[in-house]
Amino acid sequence: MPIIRSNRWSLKESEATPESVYKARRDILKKLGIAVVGMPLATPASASIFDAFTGKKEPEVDNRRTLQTRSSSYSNSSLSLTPEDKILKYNNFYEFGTDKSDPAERAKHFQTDPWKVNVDGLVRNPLTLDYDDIFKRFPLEERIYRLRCVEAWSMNVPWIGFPLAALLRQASPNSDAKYVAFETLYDPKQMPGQANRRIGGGIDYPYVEGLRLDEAMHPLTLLAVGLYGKNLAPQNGAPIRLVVPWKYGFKSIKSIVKISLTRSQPPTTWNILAPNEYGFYANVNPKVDHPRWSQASERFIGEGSLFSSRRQPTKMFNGYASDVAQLYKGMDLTRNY
Ligand SMILES: Nc1nc2c(c(=O)[nH]1)N[C@H]1C(S)=C(S)[C@@H](COP(=O)(O)O)O[C@H]1N2
Ligand SMILES: [Mo]
Repeated sequence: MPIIRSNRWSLKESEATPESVYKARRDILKKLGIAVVGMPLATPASASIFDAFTGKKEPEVDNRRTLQTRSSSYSNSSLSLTPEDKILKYNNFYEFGTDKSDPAERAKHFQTDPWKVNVDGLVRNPLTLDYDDIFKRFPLEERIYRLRCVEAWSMNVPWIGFPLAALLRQASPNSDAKYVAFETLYDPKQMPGQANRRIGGGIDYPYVEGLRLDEAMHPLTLLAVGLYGKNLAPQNGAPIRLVVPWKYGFKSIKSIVKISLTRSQPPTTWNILAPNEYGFYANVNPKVDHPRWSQASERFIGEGSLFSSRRQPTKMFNGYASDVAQLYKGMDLTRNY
């Protein structure tokens, strides 16, 4: 197999690379028999002629930088990607407001460097990651995953990150640890939704989430630090967020500052807010409807206008059943929603 130097792919494209080019490049590489997921994906910074083509007036500053990744066997390269532009502009991040366009607008100047993530609780080796550790301590992989929001829309996202299990192994959970609790940054000065309940959708912040330890250790469970070849934009949960692809999107907590190993099941934000609508498990399940809408199908956000997006059937565990169904053997998934 030819060794391809990363800089072959991170050079020269002085303009941002649209999804079509990104995908065409992957296809060509695949046809050449080159491991596509191993390619550092060049999508250099800056507003571009692409924006000019789409008729946008004010070019946006893009400070995202290219990240290098190694190959991953957990990526699904047959999925058709949601365009980068939509992943960056259609968000849920209530700390910045409840409209889908609020996070991209209001998180523009969100400070993610310096940053600290504390890993503590029932561990033999508590540790702290700083901004550089987040990107350098673990080898980064590209993972193309489905993302299914509980609101019945979905995207396919090329994340970059490392398995949460790799971090937890370094912290070395002790035998009493049964759950992992996560916490988003609390900083009302930077996050208008934390300073104002109306903007923040009535949530008590900080946003908190949790997983059972075996879910957290599952190889599909990712700490994402980037997408589309570059580090995360603030609206997607920079500098580091969780991605649990078989669960509804709200489990995938953004802008994490604390990861704690606990004995008992930790409280989780949406479950606190509406326990009859959002459970602790929140596994994607087309057979268990939300009390106010069906979960049998979803609006896939792909190319074209948001309104023309097509509906597709929702898959059990969001398509990851063969990987994760055994975690829930013997459990009543209707009760444990
Ligand atoms: N801290 C925090 N994390 C969060 C949310 C949030 O409001 N605050 N929204 C969740 C929901 S409902 C979804 S669908 C995903 C959306 O991630 P994306 O905007 O990167 O697509 O983030 C999740 N993580
Ligand atoms: Mo969501």
